[in-house]
Amino acid sequence: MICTLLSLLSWISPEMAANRERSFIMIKPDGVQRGLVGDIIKRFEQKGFKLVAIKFMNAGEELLKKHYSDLSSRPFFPSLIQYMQMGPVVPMVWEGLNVVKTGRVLLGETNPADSKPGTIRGDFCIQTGRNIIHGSDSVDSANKEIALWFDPKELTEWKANQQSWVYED
Ligand code: IDP
Ligand code: MG
Repeated sequence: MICTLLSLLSWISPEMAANRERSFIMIKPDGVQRGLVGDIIKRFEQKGFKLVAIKFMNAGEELLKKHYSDLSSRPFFPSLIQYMQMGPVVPMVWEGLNVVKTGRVLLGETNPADSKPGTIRGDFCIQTGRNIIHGSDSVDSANKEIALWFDPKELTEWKANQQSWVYED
């Protein structure tokens, strides 16, 4: 058993491990209601990132308060929790090299007015309080958010056939 594990570990190069970074991305209720689910997923797919998990659900108050616990003292916190319960959300896990940092670039700035055209928030929304998408801001918060929203068995292991066309190694 240990030998198998060791040989498996030596087979996974550091580059391959880096390519397996994961981010928690969630389409917010306004993104769903405005029919932007396909467009948003397309941005991540066409970049070359790999979808590992996705679901469609109404998020409860308790889960949302945990998810946004860092912001609990901010004046907009109650309206944020309310907004996130206005309709279903699409929580997802995306995988790839630097997906946390690059995912934030794909999203744009928190305030859509500061987001460049070509980014999701720059192209599809206007106000901070209706900015259609969430993306983890660090690898550490990504891991926490993935564990909060997904059961480990909901994360699907698969090899994307395009892998050697997206990465050199
Ligand atoms: P982020 O989503 O870009 O990481 P955060 O600062 O983590 O931005 O804030 C989380 C979410 O809280 C934002 O995406 C937005 O929906 C909401 N929010 C942040 N600042 C404001 C504000 O000043 N007014 C209303 N909502 C806000
Ligand atoms: Mg944030």
